[in-house]
Parts: sequence; structure tokens; C-alpha cells
Amino acid sequence: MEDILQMKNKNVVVMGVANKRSLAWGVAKSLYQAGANVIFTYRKERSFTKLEKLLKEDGLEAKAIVQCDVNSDESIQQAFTTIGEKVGVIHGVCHSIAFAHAEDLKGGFVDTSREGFSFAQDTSAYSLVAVAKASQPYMTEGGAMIAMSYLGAERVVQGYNVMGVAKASLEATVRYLAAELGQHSIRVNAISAGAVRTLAAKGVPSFNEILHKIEETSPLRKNVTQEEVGDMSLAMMSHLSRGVTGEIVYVDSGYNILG
Ligand code: 1JT
Repeated sequence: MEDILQMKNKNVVVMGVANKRSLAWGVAKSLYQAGANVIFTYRKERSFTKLEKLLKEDGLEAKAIVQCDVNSDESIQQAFTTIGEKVGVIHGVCHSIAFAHAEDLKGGFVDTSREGFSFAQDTSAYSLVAVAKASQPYMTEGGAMIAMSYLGAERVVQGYNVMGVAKASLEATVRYLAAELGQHSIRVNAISAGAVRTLAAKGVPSFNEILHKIEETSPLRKNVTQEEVGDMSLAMMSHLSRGVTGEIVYVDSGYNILG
């Protein structure tokens, strides 16, 4: 298995672990099991504490843990310089970060503020551009970047609102980056994950209904797990997906194909 994937001694940066339910944590577990060196970035001190606890509990070892606030170019540059100095070569980056103001996910879409729209775009989509720029100098052996998206990017999922527009932007960003970085053997793809109960889903009033509907109607008749998203991320980082770039891969029990 490990030989096919060729992830042994590969240095992969995982951004966006907030707690044990985070999709990024699923990605980290899959990568670690495949033999990769995992470098974590976190924003809040609280996430750093959580991360240290999780690593201990699940018996993982981090190659490095570095602070990074994706709303700041300086912070991103500094984080990747630190990582680059520590590991030399970066082979993969998983961007599992999104944010919007709570009020922009509650009201009507038409009420989205200029600032809220801009903040969601900056944090959830532009950040991938800035991360690609900062990591590229260290991806000297080629590599792969993965971003996390959601069906709300291309369909109207009630309540997803400003995040849907930000994810549409993220998916287009994946394609433009893929087109440009391909010449350096850097692949850029996104996973469109089905709904998973994470910290991000907290406080979404209709979330239980969404999960129920997927369980009842999706082709696989079940909700997606963090492990399923982690394993597809691993596949998309690995040698197995070397011919794939600019793609949005659904890990959603097939829900997106339904009319
Ligand atoms: C964010 C949030 C990004 C929630 C997210 C997200 N990507 C997926 N979800 C879960 C979700 C949220 C809503 C939804 C369906 C799924 C919240 C904080 C900002 C970033 O609506 C039907 C609202």
C-alpha cells in the first residue's frame, strides 16, 4: 500500500485542524498512516492546545507545528519560511480553512454586507492563492495542493449563502492555480465533501435535516466520514493521482448526482 502511494518521507502541510472532528484532522491521520511527515499550521492558541492533545491521544507525531493566520500575507510567508527551513522540501499542502461572519450565514443572502462578502472571500478563497505563492518556492520536487469545498459552491444550498460564493471562488482558484503550477509539476485539486458535523457546522440550524436527507436519499445511503475525506485527500496527494489536476472530486456518498 505505502509503496503504491509513495508518501514515505514526503513533507505535507495540513492547515485547519480545529478539533478532532475537523476534516483536516482526518486528512492528517490518513497521511500519517501512509508514512508522510505531517506539518500542522494553526491560527488560534486554542487550536494549538487541541492539536497537541489530539496528537498524543491518537499516537501521531507532528514534524512541526507552526502558527499561521491566512488573513495575513506576512503570517503566511513567515509560516512557510519556517516550514521550508525545517523540512527543506514541501511535497503537499492541504488547505482546509474557511470562515464567514455568523450573521452572514443566518440572514438572507441579499443582506450580505460588503465587508462580510469580502471577509469570506479573503479567508476562504484568496488564502489558497497566498498559500500557493508561499509554498511554491519549497515545492521543488513537484507536489500537490488540496482544498476543501462544498456543493453550495455550484448549487443553492439554503443557508450556505456567502460561503457558497466563496467556495465557487475557491473552486475557480483551484483551476487557475492548476493551470499555472502544472509546469512545475504541482497539481492543485479540491475535494467537495458531503456535510460532516464539524465545528464549522455548529450553529447551522438546518444541519440535522441535511444529514438526514443525505442518509435517506444519497446513492450510498449514508453520511460521509472524516476518514473518507482523509483517504481521498491522501489519494489526491499520492502518486496514484499523478495525472489529475484542476479537478473537484466529490466525497459525498454520491449526493451531487441527484436531480
Ligand atoms: C464555514 C462554515 C464553512 C460552515 C461550513 C463551511 N463549509 C461547510 N460548512 C458546513 C455547512 C454550513 C452551512 C450549510 C451547510 C453546511 C461556518 C463558518 C464559516 C465557514 O448550510 C446549509 C451554513
